[in-house]
Amino acid sequence: MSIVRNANKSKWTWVLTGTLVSVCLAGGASYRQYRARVARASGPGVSCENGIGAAQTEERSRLQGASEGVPLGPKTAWIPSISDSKPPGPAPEGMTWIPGGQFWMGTAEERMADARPWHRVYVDGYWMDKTEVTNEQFARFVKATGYVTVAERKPRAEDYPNAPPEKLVAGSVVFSPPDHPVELDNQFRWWNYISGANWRHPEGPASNISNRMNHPVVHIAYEDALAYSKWAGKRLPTEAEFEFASRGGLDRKRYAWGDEFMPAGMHMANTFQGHFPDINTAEDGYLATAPVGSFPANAYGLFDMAGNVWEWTSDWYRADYYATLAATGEVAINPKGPADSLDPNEPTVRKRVQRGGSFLCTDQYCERYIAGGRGKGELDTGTNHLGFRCVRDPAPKPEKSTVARQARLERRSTVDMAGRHWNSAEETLTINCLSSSFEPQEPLLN
Ligand SMILES: [Ca+2]
Ligand SMILES: [Ca+2]
Repeated sequence: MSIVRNANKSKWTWVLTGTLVSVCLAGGASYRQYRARVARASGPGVSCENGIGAAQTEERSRLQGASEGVPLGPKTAWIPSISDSKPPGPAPEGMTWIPGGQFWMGTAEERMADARPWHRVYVDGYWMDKTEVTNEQFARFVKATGYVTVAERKPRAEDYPNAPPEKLVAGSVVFSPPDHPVELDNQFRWWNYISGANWRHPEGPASNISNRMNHPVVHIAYEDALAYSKWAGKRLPTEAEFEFASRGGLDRKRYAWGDEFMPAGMHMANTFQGHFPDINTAEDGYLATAPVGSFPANAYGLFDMAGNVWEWTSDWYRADYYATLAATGEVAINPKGPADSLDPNEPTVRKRVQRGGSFLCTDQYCERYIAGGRGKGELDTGTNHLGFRCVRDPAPKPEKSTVARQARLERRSTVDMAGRHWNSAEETLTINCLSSSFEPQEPLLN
């Protein structure tokens, strides 16, 4: 009996092993095909373009192959660090303190040439909105000011001299997925300019936001975001501030939360699942925007820094900006972007940087929800996956500390009874205060 039993056991072991090997081989082949398709679809010239006039004028770059993971940047003794700056007071409503510090900015993704190379950046501390600006918040601004967004205004013929008059209607760009698979080489296969689409009507005149007041406001052009931020006593983040905050204190991780896209099988951001752009399975729970804060916050308490909607930053977009910074060999201190814009795909169109990706980003297309990914967009163009959030500088340090220092210096000069020393001390202190963004030093008092 035992021989028969062992023989049966052996047979089933072989059957089981054979089945497993077959499944693995089939899975491996399928995965290779999938990665090849991703590589074909993910060229830098076809991704994350939010401009109305973003005709694809450049041949898609050839790819060496999809990158597997993000290797660390250059080996160096330079250590990223978070400043120990404490919140300079109670947090403004809805904001959290980002302490600032020095960090590696960028990515090693071969497909994202404009986000390379890794380079060293320092930013001062600042307050940042925990969430994207919501419809409710934007409605409050509009009610208080009567502001009319760009998408709600009739375009002027002089601004669009080549447009036929019948096309000069107020509206915005809306994701309009085809009902069948399409090549991913032309975004106009899934974007349409819809008359009457704006922040109040995200998908067009028949839609509204009555059940979406806690969703991010969308169809926001750059000047709309600026107008809101000024009204709120805030400003838009620089690109460096956005990335520092997004990384949540982590060093060169692929995502805002670490290196794994779905740790423990959990969706960490509102992105796109299924087959882009025709089948959205919404496995993360959301076909389009999600209420802000629906996914876990990063280590700084910030929500949706990846995914949900793209967010404006104040930097001009240049594809070569990171290379320019890296070539200096210096740490970029509070960089505010290049002096002007240059997108090689559309050299005549000025664009600002957008960050974070959206509910339409997927590893089949775009994938700019990774922590270093960059987007770009024309200033007058909102879409139904583009919003923003604000930052605020800390209030200037109280004058009393400067007064106290000056008083100490004066006391010292009195003790020394030397007018020459008194003048020298005062002058040194003044220079230190003006020339450094750090806490002024007091060399003469030590
Ligand atoms: Ca989703
Ligand atoms: Ca976002």
